Amino acid sequence: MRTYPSDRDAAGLRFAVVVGRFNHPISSALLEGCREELTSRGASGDDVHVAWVPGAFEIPLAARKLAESGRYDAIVTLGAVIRGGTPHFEYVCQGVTDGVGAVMRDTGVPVAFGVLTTDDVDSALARAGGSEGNKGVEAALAAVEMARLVRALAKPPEVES
Ligand code: INI
Repeated sequence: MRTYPSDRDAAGLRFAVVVGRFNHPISSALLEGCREELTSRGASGDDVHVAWVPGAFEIPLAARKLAESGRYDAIVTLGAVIRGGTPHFEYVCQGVTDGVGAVMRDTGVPVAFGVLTTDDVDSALARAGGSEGNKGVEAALAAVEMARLVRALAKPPEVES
């Protein structure tokens, strides 16, 4: 049996990060975790481009434009949608999850999902560098791994497993 390599080296890869400004302290913490993860894995700061959008609902459009540009190996999406006791929460969550998935399917460019959808602010803070880790770090790692895998899938695997 042969297995496609799993590689988490970001050196030489180009990334775009789309961040929702809504709930700014939380999205900033996600962005910082993402930036640290990408650069600690070898990405150049010049190859990590950040686009801020008003809120999570706008993330898919910016992600699509960036993916279609052909300039990036992967896109990372970051944001925080926090339930406010109205159905608006459900619509925003649905819009961003469906939209980001469609961008990845339609363009073939990996799009990592680092948008928090939580019941309250404390749960979001816990996942933005608090007790539950940082979803921005996880999304960055997924972007690196998928960017490498998509490159590797272009030819048959050589590694025996
Ligand atoms: N956008 C978010 O990113 N998080 C939220 O919690 C949120 N809430 O609660 O409403 C939110 N709404 C704004 C939305 O994403 C759009 O920016 C807005 O509707 C304009 O299109």
